[in-house]
Amino acid sequence: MVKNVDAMETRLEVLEESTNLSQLLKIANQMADLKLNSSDENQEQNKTLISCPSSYVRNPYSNTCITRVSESKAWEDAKIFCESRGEYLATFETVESAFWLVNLRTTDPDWQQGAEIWLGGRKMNGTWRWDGKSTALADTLYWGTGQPSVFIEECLTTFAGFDYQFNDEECDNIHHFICEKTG
Ligand SMILES: [Ca+2]
Repeated sequence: MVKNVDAMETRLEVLEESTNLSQLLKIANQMADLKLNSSDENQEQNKTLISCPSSYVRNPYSNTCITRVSESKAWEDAKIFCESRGEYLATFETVESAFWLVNLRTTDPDWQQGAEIWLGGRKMNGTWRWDGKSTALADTLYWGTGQPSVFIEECLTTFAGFDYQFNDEECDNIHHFICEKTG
């Protein structure tokens, strides 16, 4: 498995020189799967890459399934909607995972629908955290230019206006949203 990862990394370095973005992303996602497998190979749990229903996409960085819900709701109502299905508003807890989402939105026409889409991030007591988790947002790299902007904007979106990177948005505004599930 380690040799496979090395070979993939070499291939990725070659592809980075090319302009074939979709091919590059495909290889990067395959690498994420290999790393996920190799890091878990001595563990009994989490060995299997989950398969997602057809209306979902698997995030290879978290091994979870996400789906875009084309109903416009305020952030809190979107959270309730996801939880009513046994899911949760989607989280992207590493920089790699966040950029995977940005790339998905950038390259997949279906995921470009909904200019601004809620994610499961919210500012609580002055700190941005992923909802239901103790994890603070990992990094500032995936914020759109000049974001986060205003103190009254305390819920997180991916916004076409910022090249699908993250935006802080007023929680009462209504947008499509992304639900996530682990199996
Ligand atoms: Ca903002």
